[in-house]
Amino acid sequence: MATTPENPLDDPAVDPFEVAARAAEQLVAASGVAAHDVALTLGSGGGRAAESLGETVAEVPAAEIAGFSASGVAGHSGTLRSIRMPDGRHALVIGARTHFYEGHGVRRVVHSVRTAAAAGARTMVLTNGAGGIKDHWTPGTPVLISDHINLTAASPLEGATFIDLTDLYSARLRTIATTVDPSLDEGVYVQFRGPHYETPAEVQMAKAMGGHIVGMSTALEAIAARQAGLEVLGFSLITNLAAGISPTPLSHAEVLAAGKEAEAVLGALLGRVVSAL
Ligand code: 8IG
Repeated sequence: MATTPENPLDDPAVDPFEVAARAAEQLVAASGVAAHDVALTLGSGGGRAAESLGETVAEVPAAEIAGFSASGVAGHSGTLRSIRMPDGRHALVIGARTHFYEGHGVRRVVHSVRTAAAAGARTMVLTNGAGGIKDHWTPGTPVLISDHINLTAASPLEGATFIDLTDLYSARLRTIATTVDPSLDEGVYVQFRGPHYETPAEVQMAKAMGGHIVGMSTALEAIAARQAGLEVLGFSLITNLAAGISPTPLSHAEVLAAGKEAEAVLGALLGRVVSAL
């Protein structure tokens, strides 16, 4: 059996916030940036956002930072980048998302968010590639996440930790985003466990529940962000219509291709929105 490198987050006796604090110290050492202001986790289609934000001060392979693991999904880049924005603020761009379906536990899924908070960030921008339930959303449409439905049956909170999730996806930040781009639509994101895509019946269930976007990330990260006191802004890049909404079956290759094609558009949008935050 192949051995996996040790990750301190896999030891239940280890405090995940201490690992995040250590990761943040390593980021300071690698980048020379004492504190970051805003952090972004980029999913499919978000790959080119970093270059529109400003000048890259440092780029570190995620695997060199405590608690991170090399990305398991083709098309996800696996680095942490420190970016100096034109106004002097610093953005931490996390291109190394661990998905819940990888089976390494929720601590690893939310570690990047906790690291961002420990690195000083006050705002967390979460982006993902996702399936759309509203049939007028063509592939390549970026939409704001207004709320979520967490269907993973998991939580990043451990023990009797009760956290209010009203306004989790900050109305204040969504207003700023729609000021930058008035054409932005919004919807409720439904996080499924994956890694299979939904059946058409499951998409209809998500729709009946009030969902508009289906995906496999973000909700657990957003909860951890709120726990850490971060204000959250969420974007989904609709790369495909959800199963059964579109007449054609889904393929991961097509989803990645749609994400690639829309990268420049989403990157430019994120650059403008983050500058306005
Ligand atoms: I990209 O249609 C992308 N990610 N669950 N369903 C789910 N995740 C996705 C989809 C989708 N498209």
